Amino acid sequence: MSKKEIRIGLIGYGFMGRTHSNAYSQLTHFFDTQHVPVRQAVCGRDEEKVKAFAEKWGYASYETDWRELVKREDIDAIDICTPNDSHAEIALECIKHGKMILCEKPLALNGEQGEQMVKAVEASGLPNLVWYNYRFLPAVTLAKNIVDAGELGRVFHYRANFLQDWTISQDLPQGGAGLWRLDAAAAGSGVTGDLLAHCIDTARWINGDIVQVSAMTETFIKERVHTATGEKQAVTIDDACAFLARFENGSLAIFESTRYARGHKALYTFEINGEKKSLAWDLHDLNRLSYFDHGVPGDRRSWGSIHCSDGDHPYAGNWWVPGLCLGYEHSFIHELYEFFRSLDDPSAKKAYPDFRHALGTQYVCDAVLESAKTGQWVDVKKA
Ligand code: SOE
Repeated sequence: MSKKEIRIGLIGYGFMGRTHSNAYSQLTHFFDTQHVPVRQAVCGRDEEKVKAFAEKWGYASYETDWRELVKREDIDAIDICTPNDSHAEIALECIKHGKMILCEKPLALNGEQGEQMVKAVEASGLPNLVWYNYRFLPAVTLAKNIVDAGELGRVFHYRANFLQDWTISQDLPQGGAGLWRLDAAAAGSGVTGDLLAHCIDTARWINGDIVQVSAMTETFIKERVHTATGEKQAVTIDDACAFLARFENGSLAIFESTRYARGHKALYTFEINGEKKSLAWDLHDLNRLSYFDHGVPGDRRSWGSIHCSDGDHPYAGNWWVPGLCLGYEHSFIHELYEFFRSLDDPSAKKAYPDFRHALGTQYVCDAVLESAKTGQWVDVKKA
């Protein structure tokens, strides 16, 4: 049977543009789907740079105006890799032009924007995805499968951290390439939308909805030069955030994220404690899932670690031979595989986060920020 090509138009070519482009170029080497991506065009405002990116990553053409790209008839799907403040505008335009959408996380600046996106995309029936990539690492998917099989019994606790240290210097400006993450106007929030959103996505996927939160945030450096003006401006993002949460299933959670944990570059960890078993995972050792089974005889009980690289681990059989490692980049390839698999069989249960799921995560972020402001517990809206 001949393959159905899905012609991709990528908007934005920074760090995420590279991770997604790598996924488009690798997918068909390792996974077999009837729909396949074609790198049709990339879009960026700087012509020289976008042309060079197109050549390097094998895009057939380029554009310097995203509105032109979205109109093109030779494009089937748009991948939005721009700063958060443009996700909603671009997505709504894509929907008008009948394009499928793969949108970088978080979905939007806030729940209100996210609602508009969900409403429009669901009315259009267009396939849509949000790039919450960490779920698709074999060890994280295995954790989900173990919990879904009921092996943990009743779940009591979930805890997650996402720790970095790259914004400690007072001299770091806000705004502009890479540093838009420090500018609330472009990013919506600081670590809550950027890092905790990943933790929340994984937690909701594995352990169900979060219903209530109580949070605190801090902005350690109050003023930074803005790249656009050269002037010092107030910093309004959250540099650090910690929150308590209750899940719908009655379990309790604690989440922490900061860009001020000296020595930590991207320490994403989670642990889940059930009546019968506990699981733990650490991005710095991403192929392993730590595992404690209370069901074995008392004198054999201990924390063990499963190296999720064997043929029967999620996604691992499509790669090398047992025992060899996968990395960060594979998470994007696996997410893309789930998207293409669902184009092959739209009736199958979706195994990737779509706009509606990402809206649920956005609602948790909104509730966290509101709670930090008011000092009160806040109920989370249901998506
Ligand atoms: C921030 O440093 C960042 O690049 C996030 O924007 C990504 O979503 C996260 O995966 C790694 O850290």
